[in-house]
Amino acid sequence: MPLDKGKAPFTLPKLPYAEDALAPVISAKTISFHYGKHHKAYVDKLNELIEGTPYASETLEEIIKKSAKDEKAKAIFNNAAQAWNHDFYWHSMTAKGGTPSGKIKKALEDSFGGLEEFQKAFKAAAVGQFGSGWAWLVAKDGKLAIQTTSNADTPLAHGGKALLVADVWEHAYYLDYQNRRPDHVQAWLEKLANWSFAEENLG
Ligand code: MN3
Repeated sequence: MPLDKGKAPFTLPKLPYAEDALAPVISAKTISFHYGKHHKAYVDKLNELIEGTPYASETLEEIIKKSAKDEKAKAIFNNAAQAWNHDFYWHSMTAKGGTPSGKIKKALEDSFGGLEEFQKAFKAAAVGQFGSGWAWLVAKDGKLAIQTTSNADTPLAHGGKALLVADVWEHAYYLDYQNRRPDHVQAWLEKLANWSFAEENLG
């Protein structure tokens, strides 16, 4: 996992590519706001919220799992989960994405019937997620499955194993696609989905 394993204060993890690497599906302008403003704000806010609390000595993943069960830590959960989700999201994309091979290709065939069937189901789930949220590919009981979460929620909080994620908050695509979430998700699947990252996570 490329994600931050350290403890507070957390720093904004480096993007795994240049800001213009995913254009034209995701423009440099979108990445610049999404990474440089939105993602950074979640990290900064998290540091501010946990300062002087027991959460300050935990790793990001521990904070997410514990604050998910703590009614009084909703803001901590939201910012910690968004910090993690975004780092996972950047790695879920690559300029040369879209085509799975090897073990993950086989897993997609076993669980969905093939890449095309998977893409159809993933797109329907991502488009059907009402309001802000995330569309995930997860591993569950030896199979792959599609799952959506609302707002900051993340499979990590519920013992799930994430393989790949698409951000379907409007800030992820609005500058490039406006209200056309289906077109954005289609292009994301065909051009950006980082199947080697998904395979790494499958283990
Ligand atoms: Mn986002």
